Amino acid sequence: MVLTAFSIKKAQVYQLVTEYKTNPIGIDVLKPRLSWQLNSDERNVIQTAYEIRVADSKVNLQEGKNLIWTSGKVESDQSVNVIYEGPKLQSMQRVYWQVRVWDNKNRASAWSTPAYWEMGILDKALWTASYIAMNDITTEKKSHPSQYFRTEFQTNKTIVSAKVQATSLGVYELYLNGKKVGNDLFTPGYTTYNKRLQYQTYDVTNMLKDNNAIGAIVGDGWYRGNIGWKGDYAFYGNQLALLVQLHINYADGSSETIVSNGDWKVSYGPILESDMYNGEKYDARLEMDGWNQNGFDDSNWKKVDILNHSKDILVAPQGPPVRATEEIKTKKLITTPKGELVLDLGQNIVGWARMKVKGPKGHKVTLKFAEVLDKDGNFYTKNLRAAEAKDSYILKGEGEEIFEPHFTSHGFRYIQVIDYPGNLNPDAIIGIVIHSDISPTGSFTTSDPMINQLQSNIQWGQRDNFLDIPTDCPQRDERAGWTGDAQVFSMTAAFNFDVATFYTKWLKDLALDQHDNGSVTNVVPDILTGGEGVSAKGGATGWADAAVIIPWTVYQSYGDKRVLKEQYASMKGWVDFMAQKSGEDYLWNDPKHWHWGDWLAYDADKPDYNGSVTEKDLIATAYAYYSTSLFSEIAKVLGRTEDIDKYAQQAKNIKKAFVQEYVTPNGRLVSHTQTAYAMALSFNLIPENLKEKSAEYFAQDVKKFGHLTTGFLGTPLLCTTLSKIGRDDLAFMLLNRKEFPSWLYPITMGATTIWERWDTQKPDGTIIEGMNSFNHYSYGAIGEWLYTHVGGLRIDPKNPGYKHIIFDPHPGGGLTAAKAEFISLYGKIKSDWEIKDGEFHYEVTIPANTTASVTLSGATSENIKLNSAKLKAEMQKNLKQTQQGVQLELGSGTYRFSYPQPAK
Ligand code: RAM
Repeated sequence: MVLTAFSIKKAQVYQLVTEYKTNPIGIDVLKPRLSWQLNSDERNVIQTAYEIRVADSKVNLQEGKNLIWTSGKVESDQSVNVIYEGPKLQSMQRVYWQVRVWDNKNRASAWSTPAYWEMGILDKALWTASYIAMNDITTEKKSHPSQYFRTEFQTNKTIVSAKVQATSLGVYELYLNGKKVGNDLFTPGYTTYNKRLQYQTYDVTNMLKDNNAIGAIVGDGWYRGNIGWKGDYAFYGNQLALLVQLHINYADGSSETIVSNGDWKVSYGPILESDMYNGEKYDARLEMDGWNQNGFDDSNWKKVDILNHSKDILVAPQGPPVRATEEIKTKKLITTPKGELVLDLGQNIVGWARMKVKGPKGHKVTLKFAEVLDKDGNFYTKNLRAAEAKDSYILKGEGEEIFEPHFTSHGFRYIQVIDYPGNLNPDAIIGIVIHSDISPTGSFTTSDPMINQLQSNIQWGQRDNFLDIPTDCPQRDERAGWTGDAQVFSMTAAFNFDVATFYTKWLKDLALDQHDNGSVTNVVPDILTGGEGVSAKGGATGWADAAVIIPWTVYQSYGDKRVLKEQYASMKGWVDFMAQKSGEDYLWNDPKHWHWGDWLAYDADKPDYNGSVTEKDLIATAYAYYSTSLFSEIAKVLGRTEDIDKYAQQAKNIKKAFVQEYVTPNGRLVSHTQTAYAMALSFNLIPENLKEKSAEYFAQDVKKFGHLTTGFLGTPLLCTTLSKIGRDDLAFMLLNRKEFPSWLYPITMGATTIWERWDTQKPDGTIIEGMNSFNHYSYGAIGEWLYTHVGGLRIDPKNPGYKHIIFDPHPGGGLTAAKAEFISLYGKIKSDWEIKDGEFHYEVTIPANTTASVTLSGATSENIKLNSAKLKAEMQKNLKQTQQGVQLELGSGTYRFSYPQPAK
């Protein structure tokens, strides 16, 4: 028998993930979704069938015995998010699974290597642990010391497995026998704590001994620390607490659960204060050696109190945990004109500094953190507003000491070192980068180093602001989950990193904090409602629409229908709210309703604004149309027939009203701005017969200014819409511009992240006072256009999740090369072009089990070469000559095309 390549290479199915994770434990998704990838060197590989099997042990699985569930052979090309349809799983049950597939040549793969998942606590009655607390209740706005909890226990039987579940009111670090459990930070994470509290599960089988000690430190965190810019404190509660449950399975079949209860003890320790905004005060003289180990004398520790707090709100985490992902060495040691000793990391990061220090007992070293130096080169912290961003360390004086704070983070590039004993060796202090541990999926590079720096700034902006929730900024007294910022950046974010579960988690809080009338809050978790002023109200156009747009982005990027289903009621609530607000004339123009509008648009705050201010009611009506039509689409995806036509009709009515109210019969918009045109054209609000005229007005406006004038809402649409109307030239002009306002201007000023304002810092180095951040990702939304147009790697909205890929690079702007890569759920996609020796070279990689359309602009069927040879007849069959050039339909594989570079 002749073996084909497919059957020789047995390991054809790989990268098995459950709910987007490799072998997750402690999940509470009742019907987990399973995904896998196909690996093949051949072209045109499609899966035609799959078979999944699930068992309670690896051995049973591999022998195909005592299976819990088998899908049987299912004729389907689905390899992403296939729903487990087996029997209901029990709390803490672990199951193993594997899959085999058939391809379009009817060859079966081998069974994949087994993978597993393990359920968390599904039955709330299994929570036998109690919330334990110290008698320390916040009554005034002041940070309290962090709290240390401990207990001891023995085991004297052989252990098969041990899992610990833990959570806290506040943020916790858990220790077992002196070692930190897991490498997650800021657990249990940030949710809308009064409604949803995450608990973590860790496998601690190998950490147990005969005589054990569990220790935990609990700090204020988002729960009880400073939060928001209005001086709020102890927003979710005024008392911290800990909940721990350790479940041990013994070899003799018995099991035991060690729980937090009234026997535990609690004490203060060396962490005198640890606050997200203000930093940490640590006194090493107060360290309690061995406090988290067995045998420690805790006779002067206090007994804990039992706190009555809901366990019904406990949920397993869905998003990725926060972790330290990188260490950054000091690039420069500076003495500023004021005489400050400052370290420059060369990159604006989020995290903290790790310091090595040696000196006398009782000596205090202080570290302060800043994003920039002012125009004179001095340390600048005004833009942090009330956030102190300061860590201090008091030495115990016992040789080399190492300090890292626990429950704080700073947004910084510069570290001011105050009172360091002896000579400061710059290597003694390094930057620790922390963020939600989202895995990188996208990369984008070009022949232009400045554009590459822009991409780097966008990606850093994302890492820095994905700290369990999508924050607007990571440094000042704000760091809030602003819905508008998250919305405009979501598609770019989904290119750069795997954000499926990150957003899924956050969207749950969005829905829970949503008002009864459907209005969506300005920030999620909502730490504003109940306060005063416009920011407390929510329901703002473009912000609240995150409720519809972000689930749609997740669906588009990962083909995830479940998020649409789970968020359906939330989306509907928001869309209905807008309908109710707009009333019978379908215009959302109530002057009393607050909107942020095209926030921070160019010169928008000037009275003689010069044509950059877009009327808020126009934007509100445009967004109402967009979200309502998306919602009707979503109803279609989910087969909610009762809603499809209803909302399509509502959208149609809004469009009619919009055209009547805001579009002249000549295609001119009443707000004659870039944002208005970009929005109306990209949301499809301009009647067919006026599109050309509107497009012309749009182009004229860009030319008139010679630069962008857009704010938060217009910016993400600007270049994509210019490309859509055939004006890549103008989009590249905007991209390449180096003077204010532009994306590259901050780079000329040394920016390593995206700024909040186009002119956060003026050319002379002056920094705008008040609300001003050097690390806001919103304007980084240009990233979507870089991937999709400059790079040419695009989602096909009709075949989401990259099941069918669109390749359509738009070279221009003097670039001679660009490469976009994306690790999809099917595998790596590549779109890589270069202009060399008068030829356009284009390489694409299409993963197995996907297909693609490739547009080769300016090519003809005669002049294209594939791997330096003329196109074979079989390829010619899949080719269409269009006005733009040649369009090819391709199956999986890597293809390298070349053809003479078309004249402009
Ligand atoms: C500020 C922040 C945030 C923005 C709101 C409207 O607090 O800049 O990014 O969304 O305003």
